[in-house]
Amino acid sequence: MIGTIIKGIGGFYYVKVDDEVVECKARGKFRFNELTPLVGDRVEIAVKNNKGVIEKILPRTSELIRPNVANVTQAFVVFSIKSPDINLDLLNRFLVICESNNLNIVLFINKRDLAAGQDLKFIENYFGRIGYKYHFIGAKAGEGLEEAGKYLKNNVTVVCGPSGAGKSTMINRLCGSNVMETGEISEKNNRGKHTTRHSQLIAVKDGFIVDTPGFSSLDITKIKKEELQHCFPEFEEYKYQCKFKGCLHYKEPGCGVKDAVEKGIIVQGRYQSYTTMLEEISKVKLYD
Ligand SMILES: Nc1nc2c(ncn2[C@@H]2O[C@H](COP(=O)(O)OP(=O)(O)OP(=O)(O)O)[C@@H](O)[C@H]2O)c(=O)[nH]1
Ligand SMILES: [Mg+2]
Ligand SMILES: [Zn+2]
Repeated sequence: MIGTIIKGIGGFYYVKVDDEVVECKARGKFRFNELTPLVGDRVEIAVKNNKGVIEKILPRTSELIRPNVANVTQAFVVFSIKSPDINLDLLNRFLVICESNNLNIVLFINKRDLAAGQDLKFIENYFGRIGYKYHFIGAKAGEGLEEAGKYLKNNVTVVCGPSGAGKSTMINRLCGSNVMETGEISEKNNRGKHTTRHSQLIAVKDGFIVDTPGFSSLDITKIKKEELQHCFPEFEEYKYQCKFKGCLHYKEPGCGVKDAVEKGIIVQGRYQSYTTMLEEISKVKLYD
C-alpha cells in the first residue's frame, strides 16, 4: 500500500492511506542509508499482524528544512495588516525563502477588519506590481477564504508567516474545526512556553496543509548571492538590459534592474530588501 506520512511521534509514523491512518514503524535499514522518513513522505507500507511497517520511501520532490517536511509544493504566506503591523522586509524574506524552495506562493493579507482603506490601497500597489497572487482575508470571521480552499487541491501547502498573523485561525477555518491552537501571544505563553510542536499534515479539500510556528526572523544566508536575484521574479525581465554578465544589480554601472527601480517600475522597497539581503549573504561569505 502507498500512503503519505502525516505525523511522526516517538518513533511512530502515522501514514494516511485513502481515508485510513495506519500507525507504522520504519524498517531499520533506513538508518543505515541515512534516510529518515519525514512528514510528507510518500511511502510504501506493509501491514503484518496488525502492525504497519514502512518498507520504502518514494523519491522526494522537495525537502523543506523549517519545518522539516517533504514534498511541499505550495506556500500560503500569511501576514496581518494590523496587530501585528505588517513588516514588509520580513514579508520579503518569507517570499525569498519560498522562492528558493520553488514553491507556488499565494499571499494572504489577514485581519482586513482592522485595516483602513488606505492600507489596502498600499498593499495592492505593492504586491499587485510584483505579480504575486494575493487576497485580503478575515480569518477570524471566515471572510475571503473561498479562494484559499481552491488552491489546496492536489497540493501540500505550508502556511507560514509571523506569530500572531492568524495562520492557525485560517487553518481552523479551512478545516471547519479547531485542529490548531490559536490565541494572542501573551495567552499562549501563559499556557507554557516551548510546547513541543510536531509538524503534521492535515488533510483538507483534496490536499494537505501544514501549520508552522511564527518566525520573527529568517536566515536567508544559505542562499548563494548569485541566486538571490532569482527569488525576485519582477527583476527577471530587466536583467537582460544589464551591461555586465553576472550583474548583481548592486553597485555595477549600466544596470537594467536599477534603471527599472529609478523609473518606479520595480517597487523601491523590494529593491531595498534585496540589497539588504545581498549584503547579509556577502558578509557571511567573506568570513567563510
Ligand atoms: N481582528 C482579527 N483578529 C484575528 C483575525 N484572524 C486571527 N485573529 C486573531 O489573531 C490572534 C492570533 O491568531 P493565530 O491564528 O493564533 O496566529 P498564528 O499566526 O497562528 O500565530 P503563531 O501560532 O504564534 O505563529 C488570535 O487572537 C486570533 O483570534 C482576523 O481576521 N481579525
Ligand atoms: Mg499558530
Ligand atoms: Zn543589473
